[in-house]
Amino acid sequence: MERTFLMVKPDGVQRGLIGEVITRFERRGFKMVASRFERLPDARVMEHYAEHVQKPFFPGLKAYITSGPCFMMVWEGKDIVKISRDMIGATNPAGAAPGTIRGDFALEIGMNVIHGSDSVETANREIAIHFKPEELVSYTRIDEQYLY
Ligand code: RTP
Ligand code: MG
Repeated sequence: MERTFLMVKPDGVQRGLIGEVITRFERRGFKMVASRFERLPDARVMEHYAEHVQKPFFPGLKAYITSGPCFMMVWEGKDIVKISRDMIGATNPAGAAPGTIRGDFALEIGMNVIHGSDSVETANREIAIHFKPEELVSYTRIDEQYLY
C-alpha cells in the first residue's frame, strides 16, 4: 500500500491544528502508521529541504520550520500521495481551494500549516529521512473491508 510523509508545521502546531489535520486524513480512510512530535534538528532540515537549500526563501523557511515543534507522520492508503496533496491544497494559500487544509486555514506561503510529499519517490525519501523502518507499525483498520 502507498505511503506518504505528512508534517504539521510549527504554525499549525501553535494554532492547535494537529487534531484537525489528523481527523481529515482519518475520515478519508487513510491510516496513520507512524508519528513523532519534535523540533527538527538543522541537519534534518537541510536533508528534507535539499531541493530548496540554494533558493532565496530558504533562510526564512529554515527559521520558520525550526521555530517550534512539528508533528511528523507517516500515513498509508490507496493513492495517498496524490490525494493528500489535493487535500492539502496549493503551496501558496492564496491559490488554495476552499475545502483544502491550506485553503481553510492559511494565508501566507511562508506559514502554510502542513507539508506533504509531492511524489511516491519523494515520499519514500522523506519517510527514510525522518523515521527508522521499525518505527512504522502494521495493523488493520476495522473499516478497511468497506474502504477497499
Ligand atoms: P511542502 O513541501 O511544505 O509540502 O510544500 P510544497 O511542496 O507545496 O511547496 P515546495 O515548493 O516544496 O516548498 C516548500 C515550502 O517552502 C516554503 N516556500 N516559500 N517564499 C516562497 O516563495 C516560498 N516558496 C516555498 C513554503 O512553506 C513551502 O511549503
Ligand atoms: Mg514540497
